[in-house]
Amino acid sequence: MDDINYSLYLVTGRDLLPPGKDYFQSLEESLQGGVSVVQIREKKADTAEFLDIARRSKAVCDKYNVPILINDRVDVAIAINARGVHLGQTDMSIATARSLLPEGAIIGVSCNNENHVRAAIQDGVDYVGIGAVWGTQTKQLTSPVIGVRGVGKMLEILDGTEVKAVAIGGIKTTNLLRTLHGCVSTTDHALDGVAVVSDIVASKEPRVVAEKFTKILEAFRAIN
Ligand code: TZP
Ligand code: MG
Repeated sequence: MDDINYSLYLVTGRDLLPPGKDYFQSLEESLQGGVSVVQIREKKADTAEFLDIARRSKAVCDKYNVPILINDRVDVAIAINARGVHLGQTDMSIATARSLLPEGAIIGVSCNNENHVRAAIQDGVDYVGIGAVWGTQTKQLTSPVIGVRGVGKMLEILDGTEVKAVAIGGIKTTNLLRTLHGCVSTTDHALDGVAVVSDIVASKEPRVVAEKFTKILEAFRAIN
C-alpha cells in the first residue's frame, strides 16, 4: 500500500550544496525541517558510489522514519532495501521494474504531458511527478515548462484513480502558495505534495527552508 506522505518531497542534488556543506548533514537538517520523503538522485555517480550514498542516506532517513526512493536504478533500490524507485520516461519500463522489485515497492514516474499521465495510470504506477511546473536551473529540460495550468489538466486525468501526484520544477518557498493555489483541477483532485531540489539543497540552512515549506503546506491544507 502507498502510505507515503508526499507532502514535502526532497530530491537530492549533491552538486548544488553550498561550499563546505556536508551532504549527509544537509540531508539530516532537511529531515528535521519536515521533509516527508526523499529521492536519491545521482546522475554522475558510478554504481559503487551510488550504492554507498544511497545506503548512508537511508540510514539517515531511517532515523526520522522517512521513506527513501531511488532515481533511475532499480538495482540500487533493491540492494539497499529502499521503499521504491522513481523512473523517467526513458528508463526501464514500469512492468519490468515491478517484476524486479519486491512486492509493495513504490514506483513513481516523471510525466511531462497528458499522454505520459494516461500511460502511467495504465502501467499501474503509485505516483506521478508532474513538471516542470516552473523554469529550473537544476535540470536540462527536454520538454516545455507546463505551468500550473498544465499540472491542473494532468490532475484531472488522475481523477478517480488512486495514483498520487507531486509537482516538480522551480518550486520555492517564495512561489509555493502560488503553486498550490494554481495546481488545481476542475475535479478538485489536489496535489499530494511538492518535490524540491535547489531551494532546500542549495541552502546553508536547509532545516529552516524545509520548515518554511512545511508551515506553508500545513496552512494551505488547513484552509483547503
Ligand atoms: N525534474 C523536472 S524539474 C527537475 C526534475 C528533477 C528539477 C527540479 O529542481 P528544482 O531545483 O527544484 O527546480
Ligand atoms: Mg531517470
